[in-house]
Amino acid sequence: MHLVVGKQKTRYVVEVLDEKIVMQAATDFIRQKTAIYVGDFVDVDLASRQIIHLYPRLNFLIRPPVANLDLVLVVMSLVEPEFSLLLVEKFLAYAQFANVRPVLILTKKDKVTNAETIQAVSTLLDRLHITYFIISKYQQSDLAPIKTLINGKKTTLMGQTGVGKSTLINSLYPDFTRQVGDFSFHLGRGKHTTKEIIMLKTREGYIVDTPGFSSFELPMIKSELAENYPGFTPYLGKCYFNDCIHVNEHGCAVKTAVMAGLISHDSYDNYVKISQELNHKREDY
Ligand SMILES: Nc1nc2c(ncn2[C@@H]2O[C@H](COP(=O)(O)OP(=O)(O)O)[C@@H](O)[C@H]2O)c(=O)[nH]1
Ligand SMILES: [Mg+2]
Ligand SMILES: [Zn+2]
Repeated sequence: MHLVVGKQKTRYVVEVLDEKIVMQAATDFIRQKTAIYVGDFVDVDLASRQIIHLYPRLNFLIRPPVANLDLVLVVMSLVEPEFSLLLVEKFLAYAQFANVRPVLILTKKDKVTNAETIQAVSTLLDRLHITYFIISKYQQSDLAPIKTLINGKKTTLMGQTGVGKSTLINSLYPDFTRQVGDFSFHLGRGKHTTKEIIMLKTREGYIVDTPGFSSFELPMIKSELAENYPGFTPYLGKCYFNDCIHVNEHGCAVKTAVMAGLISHDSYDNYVKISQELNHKREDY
């Protein structure tokens, strides 16, 4: 059993003992349109350099496409690009839905001139009941708790382009720059471009740098959003209707929590907006 640590178009990089070997998927996979992700465990045929078996997954994310994760670091900048609670909540809902624990990292603290901005953001995030860190690439001490958190875990980063995902990985593991080079050499290319997904080995775990994206359509239906929205967990199962999606139903515990200020209006408005974009049933999409 070997780990897939890289993917670029139809080529995979598989870790075999301490070597990284570029391989193709066996024709069966291509015929059956079975996707192989970074993070997958596979069996290989070394002679033909083919992946011949895929093991069942613990979990996986479609965006970014990575399997068997212990943790996803949702990365969002406070400025440039502008902080978006809606995007944060989308990512968090998706991670929870996919059974991967999310932790939020807010970057570019040094670029925020107004201390009240950080206070306002913190007030919103506190009501989501998640772990979050506010960091700057210039402050090494901000990184220590993140390093402790991800130690021994398989972690991926998720977030828009330009929020500081690669910068974070480079600050956490300065000696990775060379590894990125090695990887690209194996693929016969000059340098790491944003199209590749690369899983880097840390002391006891792995971390995946992924290309960012500008928009993100949730692969979920309304009821799944209702069950996985950040900050809603304490109120689930307490609505009058057990299939409540917390929009127009009466006796809704989520709406009561909004009235009581336990869920922010911003957060709830985002929820309604995202819910409107989703279908009721799986077959619809
Ligand atoms: N001022 C400041 N700039 C940052 C910080 N983190 C990242 N950046 C900058 O933001 C830009 C995008 O970073 P990058 O890591 O490439 O983002 P990615 O697309 O998410 O991988 C680069 O110019 C970084 O130097 C930070 O904490 N503070
Ligand atoms: Mg990057
Ligand atoms: Zn409800």
